[in-house]
Amino acid sequence: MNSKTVLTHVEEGVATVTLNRPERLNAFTAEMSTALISAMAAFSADDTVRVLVLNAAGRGFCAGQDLSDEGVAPGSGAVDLGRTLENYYIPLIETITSMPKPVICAVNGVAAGAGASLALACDLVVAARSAFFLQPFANISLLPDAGGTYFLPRALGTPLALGYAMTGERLPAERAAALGMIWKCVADEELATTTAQLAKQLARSAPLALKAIKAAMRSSETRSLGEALRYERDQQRMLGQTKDYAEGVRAFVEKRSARFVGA
Ligand code: LHQ
Repeated sequence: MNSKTVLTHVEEGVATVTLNRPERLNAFTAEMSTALISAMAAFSADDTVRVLVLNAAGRGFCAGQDLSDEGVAPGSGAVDLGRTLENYYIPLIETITSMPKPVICAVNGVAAGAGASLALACDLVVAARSAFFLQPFANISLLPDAGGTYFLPRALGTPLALGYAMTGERLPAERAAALGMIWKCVADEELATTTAQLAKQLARSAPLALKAIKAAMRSSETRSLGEALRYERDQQRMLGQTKDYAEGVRAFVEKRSARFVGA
């Protein structure tokens, strides 16, 4: 599964996927996108993996699409950005959001363009204090993609989403956390340990509950209150019949940590 541009590592139920084109601030090429989708899809299907961590090598997280890549760079032949989105970004974002397990994103530096969208597609985003989010699309006469027009207004509200997308102003990690766009902003030197602790915590948590929480939250906007109440009823009925529910309650009564098996 390893490629030069996407490194993977699995330990104690946590799969770490690392973007590895540091000299280009991990900008996406077709090769890197393909490798990333394939790593994500493989870990999504692997029941021994309970949590995914997406991080990046070097000083940046991801500078978005590599603007010099074939098929994207103007003048490099037929440019069809729609095809690039169709082939790479749509599958990537949908793989992350539909994955039946949590995806934690560790943002170590700039997350620009599709790189920002990639982070926002993840379930829990932890960013280093020196990191920032950037919507540089309008600078090159494009609109936010890879889910940018979906995630930004939901995370920030329409007024701020419009502002950041139209001006390309930097959104520092600390402000992103204060606005509720990301889970946490931590000191640069704490990014790796905070992410690892969070991943460990979720890897020990109840997998079926995390799967149900993710699916329910991610699809909640398509439901009315009445539909949500009934969706919760059906999910809770299913969860209440699992071994992990019995184990969780037993562990609570016995004042010990639960050992969840995902059944
Ligand atoms: C890059 C890039 C980059 C190539 C830095 N490409 N080399 C999807 C699909 C289809 C179509 C189009 O759109 C999309 C979605 C998108 O993501 S479009 C948006 C693409 N991204 C951008 O427009 C961001 C461009 N980069 C920047 O504005 C800056 O590089 C940022 C603010 C990210 C970082 O600035 P600095 O910290 O000053 O670093 P730098 O600019 O010196 O970059 C370091 C190197 O990385 C540099 O190469 P060099 O050979 O001079 O050292 C850059 O050219 C290269 N690089 N981003 N997207």
